Amino acid sequence: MTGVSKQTVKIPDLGGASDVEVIELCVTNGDTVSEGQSLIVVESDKASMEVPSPAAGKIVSIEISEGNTVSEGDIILYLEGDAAPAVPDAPSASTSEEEPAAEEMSSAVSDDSPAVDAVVAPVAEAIEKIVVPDLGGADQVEVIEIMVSPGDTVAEGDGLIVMESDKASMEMPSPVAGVIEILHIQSGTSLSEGDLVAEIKVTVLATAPESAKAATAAVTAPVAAPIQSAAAPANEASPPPVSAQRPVSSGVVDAKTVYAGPAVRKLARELGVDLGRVKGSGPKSRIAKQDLHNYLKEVVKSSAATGGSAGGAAIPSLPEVDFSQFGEIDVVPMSRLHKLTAANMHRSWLNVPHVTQYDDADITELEAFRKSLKPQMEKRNIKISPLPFLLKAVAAALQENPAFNVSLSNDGESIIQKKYIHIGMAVDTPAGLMVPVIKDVDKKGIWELSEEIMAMAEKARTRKLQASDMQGGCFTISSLGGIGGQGFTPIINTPEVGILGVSKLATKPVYKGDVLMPRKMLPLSLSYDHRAVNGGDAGRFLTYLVTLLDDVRQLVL
Ligand code: CAO
Repeated sequence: MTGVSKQTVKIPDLGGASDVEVIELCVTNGDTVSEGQSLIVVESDKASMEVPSPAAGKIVSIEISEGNTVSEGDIILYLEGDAAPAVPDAPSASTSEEEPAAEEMSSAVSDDSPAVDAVVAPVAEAIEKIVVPDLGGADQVEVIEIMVSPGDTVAEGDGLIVMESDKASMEMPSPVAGVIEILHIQSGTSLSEGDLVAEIKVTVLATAPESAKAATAAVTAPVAAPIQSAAAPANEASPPPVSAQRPVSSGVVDAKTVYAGPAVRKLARELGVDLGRVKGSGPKSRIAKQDLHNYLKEVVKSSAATGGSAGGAAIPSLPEVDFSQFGEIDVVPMSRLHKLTAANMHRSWLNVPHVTQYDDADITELEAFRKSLKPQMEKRNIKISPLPFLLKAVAAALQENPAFNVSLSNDGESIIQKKYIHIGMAVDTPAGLMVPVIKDVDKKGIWELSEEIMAMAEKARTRKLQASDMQGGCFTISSLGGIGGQGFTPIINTPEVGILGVSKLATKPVYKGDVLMPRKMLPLSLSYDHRAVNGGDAGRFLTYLVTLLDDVRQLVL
């Protein structure tokens, strides 16, 4: 008569550890589990351990929760499995394994008998023939390394051999725990799916008299009834089959194929870490929690070095160079401002797809007009450079092309359209680069803007700018015209999406219709964030700007 056996699964010997925390329940009530499948993960201050199921069966009641503290002997859960009735010649360990019926469960629980010990009592040994599993379509793959020798004890998941095809190196894990009896391969042997690799002596555990009988049969006739194992059991805690093993020589790999236990996978999920990027330090590159922590430490370190940019680009670090070997050097600490600027530039450069468009504006008339203002400039003691005209022209171009007066939301879901026009201007100061913002440029005249440019530049150079003076910009102008150069690619001052680079005005021969004449040409370079602005918008923006600067009278229309 076939019956249902009930087993109490308890915390096994934890290698001396006690009061460890349950950090993960891998199963829920009602789950059917196979022998060896992870039930829970416990963690001490030194290590995390998975507790495997000592037998196959259905979970009827889980007695612990995540966060509980447990020690050896504590009840984890009750397992219900199909079992045959006791047979007279069954080993006593298995007979004692018969569990009470459901109504007797409470007395079984109060009885402090070591249920797990009884379940895991070895009753027989068997030989498993280990064959090459599915190689993902590869054939005649060469054995390049044999990782074990006859007599070695291997755990489930331990590497047996490494094979190499023309595309990848693959490690073949042992699907069972046991002792290597015979190796059927040598280095250089070519293998295909199903070829015999090794024979492993395994200890068979009895969970009920029926299985005990089977195990005894295996011991008495191991070769006659061998178990053929092609891959590790399909439970989460097992290493993936060889066809899914990551190539030994690869860099970033599919997180699903990396070798990591459920606790590590869970932690990676919680932390948002792609396990494919983490280097495992355990046997067969198994990823441990510490590897995850080390990986995060590296990410944080490199993120700090790049000003918090964690845009996902895996950028290799630059090698350290000892320049003193080439000649005399001084090591000068960077100022805070310099470091901040470096971090901002790096962040923008890495995160924003920049495109730069170039054009020259004919500002011959503008320059003539500006010179005509000289007496008034002296009278008012206000200097008017080309910059306030550029500010006015950019403000008009932003109004005409609102696609430039936006920022992107960080989640990439929306565009923030701004209805105000505040424009930053890069100021070169002895301490470094600063970008004060001129507010409401569209509402101000040339004199007012000139005064503000002078005041802001002075404040920047004397380090008197307030944080509010540098906030709220919609767009930036970086004018190097007073310094020189024919053109440059300005880096966008995020979260803005556009920046105008202004280079040195030069008198050039230009055709006006059929007539060649000298014209004062101002080189402009417009960098834009191609996520927010497309080339058409940029072309229209710069063309409109050039048209306005060609004839600044349009600015008053
Ligand atoms: N071409 C030719 N001459 C120009 C010019 C141009 N595009 N722009 C300005 N000039 C002239 C000015 O007319 C002025 O000439 P005068 O002395 O004969 O009057 C002279 O160059 C110096 O101008 P300025 O720099 O004092 O004034 P500005 O309004 O042009 O600029 C400011 C003000 C604060 C933007 C500027 O001084 C500055 O710091 N520029 C550097 C910006 C920078 O570093 N950008 C790079 C950022 S990325 O690293």
